[in-house]
Amino acid sequence: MKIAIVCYPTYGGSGIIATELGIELANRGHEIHFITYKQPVRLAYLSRNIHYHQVIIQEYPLFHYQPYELALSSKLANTIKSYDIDVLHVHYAIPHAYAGLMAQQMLLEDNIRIPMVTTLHGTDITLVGSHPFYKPAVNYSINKSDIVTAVSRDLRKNTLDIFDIKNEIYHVPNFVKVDKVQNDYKDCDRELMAEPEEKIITHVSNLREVKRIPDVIKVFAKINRKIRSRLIIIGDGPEREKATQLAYELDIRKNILFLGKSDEIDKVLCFSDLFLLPSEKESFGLSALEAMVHGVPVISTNTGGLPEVNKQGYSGFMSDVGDVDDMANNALYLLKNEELLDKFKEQARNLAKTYDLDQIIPDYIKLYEKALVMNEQKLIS
Ligand code: GMT
Repeated sequence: MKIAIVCYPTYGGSGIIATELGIELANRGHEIHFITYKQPVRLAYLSRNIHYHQVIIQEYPLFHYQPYELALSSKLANTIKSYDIDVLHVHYAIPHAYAGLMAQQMLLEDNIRIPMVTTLHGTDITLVGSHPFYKPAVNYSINKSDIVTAVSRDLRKNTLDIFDIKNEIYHVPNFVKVDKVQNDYKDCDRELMAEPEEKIITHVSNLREVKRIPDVIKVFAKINRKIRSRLIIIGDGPEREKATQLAYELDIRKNILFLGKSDEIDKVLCFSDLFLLPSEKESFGLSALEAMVHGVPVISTNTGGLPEVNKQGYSGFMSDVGDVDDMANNALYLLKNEELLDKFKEQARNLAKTYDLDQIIPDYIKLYEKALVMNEQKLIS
């Protein structure tokens, strides 16, 4: 199949999933065309089956806001036509599904009908899409997509609760490349980051308010008061300054390492003892899964789709949003008992295997095939 993939090419989970999906589909012989405004961060190389088309927006002083949707839909229509693309897969409803629909409409003028698969990732529904400014357009784009998928059951339910959805939403969870991670990262350079007797706690996110970064610092402060430990924060975003300030106030700044945006997340997770994810909202929590595949137990909240990823008392523990005491107690319970910690590490690793890409990719392929059949039927009628 020839598949066009649209996503945000940045460090967010939706871009990571879209990129890894494209790479894997290309490995399996499909022809993949990424259409984004920048080369996706995890698309380190271009192979015979992978093409990249950049959406370029010409800055024009007349416009206060440059019309990205217009440029994207034009690029989509041109690329789909030139490369004879079979399926369009857009990740993140805003504005990708909307731009995809416009491209579909334009192509119909040339008697080309292409099916569109829309994958909802979370913030496009729970944080941004449900705002009255966007809701009618998002609702319309979801209903007009040929196939819609959501990355967790919780997100599927949320979408049905918030919007007036007429079509089916398929649950296709996020995934990790288990083999690659578990084979490539065996000898971890732990001494790079900490003393042998120190425990390493890690957090990875875009440091936005929804991730509750002050809670990361507060939980770590409580851990650090009881056992020798170090916190590694990977990612960058608006809450970094607040977090740094709080770390000084709690007198733990010297035990925290802010690594910023990094391509070496796996290297750090490889020697981490615990992963913290105290988010306010999380439709899936890909970073938790990425930790688990390295055998890092997760201390998280029980919000959104997190209970579908982190299993209470098995791969880690969950607490109510904001309950930093409970999160710290759970963390200490694991960190103080070496045998128990090892058991949780093994369990986290095992649970991550159920999200292996080999289990999930066939679901997407089946949906592409279904979309193609539906497209044929629409063409006939
Ligand atoms: O969490 C973010 O800030 C980034 C956002 C994104 O769109 O990349 O993440 C969402 O999609 C991820 C991939 O499907 C999920 O793992 C995250 O849980 C989800 N974030 C939220 O729901 C807050």
